[in-house]
Amino acid sequence: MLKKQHFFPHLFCFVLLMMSHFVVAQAPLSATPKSEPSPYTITEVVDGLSFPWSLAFLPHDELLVTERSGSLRKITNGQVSEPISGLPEDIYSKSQGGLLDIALHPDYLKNGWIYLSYAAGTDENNALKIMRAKLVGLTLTEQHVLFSVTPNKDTPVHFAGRMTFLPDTTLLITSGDGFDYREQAQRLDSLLGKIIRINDDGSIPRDNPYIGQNQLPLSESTGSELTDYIYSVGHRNPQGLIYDRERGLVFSHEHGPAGGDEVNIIDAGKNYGWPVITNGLDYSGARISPFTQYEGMEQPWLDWTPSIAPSGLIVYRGQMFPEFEGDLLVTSLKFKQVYWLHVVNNQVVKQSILWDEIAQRLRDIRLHPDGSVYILTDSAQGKILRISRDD
Ligand SMILES: [Ca+2]
Repeated sequence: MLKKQHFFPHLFCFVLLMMSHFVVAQAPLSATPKSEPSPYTITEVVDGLSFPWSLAFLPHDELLVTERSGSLRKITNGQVSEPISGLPEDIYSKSQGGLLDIALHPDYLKNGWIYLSYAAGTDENNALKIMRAKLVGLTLTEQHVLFSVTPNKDTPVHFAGRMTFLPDTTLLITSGDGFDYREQAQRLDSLLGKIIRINDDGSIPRDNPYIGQNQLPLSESTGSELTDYIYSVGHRNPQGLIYDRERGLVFSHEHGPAGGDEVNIIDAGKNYGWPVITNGLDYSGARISPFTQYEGMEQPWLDWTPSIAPSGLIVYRGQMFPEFEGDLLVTSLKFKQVYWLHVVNNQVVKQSILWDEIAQRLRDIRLHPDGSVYILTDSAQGKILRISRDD
């Protein structure tokens, strides 16, 4: 168990504190003081997970956790199960690929549907796929692959793969640009670099924004027009996606290249600009585009330059930490921190760092129904941490 440090009585800690200020000064938050949340405790729920990517809260305080290396496990009273059987055999676990996100159907208690996103295929031929199944004991049943990104690609990166349900039980899915295919983020005949919307059975919602605008080949899997799946265009590698029921808004964040990480409010039919507009540079330092704005393309709601490598995202709605209510919490891989985005009138007015004593690459953040916050560390010995308020 990690306990919050209230004092730094030793010179060693003082030096560490100065070093941490130095690191923070490299991030775009130097002008904002660190805000203190309520007194809290960080509890290790489990460790020893292989690159955990996401989790879902089951009834009776059980958890399901995905491991990017290709396993799904159930956690009961701190005990980690054997891998759940019945996952697809074509999961592609390499680099950023593998078993990714998990989401429960909004009516899970009635229908039992579990949704999983994963990279599938081979080095030469891979794609993000979405499946659903039901869990009986430690076995998945009634598995169906609902959706596959078209076209396939030959890079092991930029799959995206986050999912969130809307109130109408349609499912939004982020699809990355595949890194080598960034121009396709602007094309309506490719599902790379998009946010996708499907019905809970994989069919196409008839009110998707690009229906009827096809210029396009037919999807091999369904015979439907690819454009019909598209909800928004111009994305790079969106690793955060959440629907905020109170505001009725979808928030998403995505990795820029060197700089240009963004948070966007996602609306149907909008173009978020990648790679035509960006505040980032290519990793080589070269300019990706001469433009940071362009007619018909959305400006980021929030830009992080330099990059923070955002991973998970929640909008806090809970009883335990009232100071977070309605604010966004974002985990960072690069800075090993949680960013607290203070939102007033739908604008970020301040950013603070939370719980930086965790000091590990963070993969995901999830809000428990009791208002506590769960965080996954990104490691071959990955942990699930629970942050709860001290009373
Ligand atoms: Ca953008």
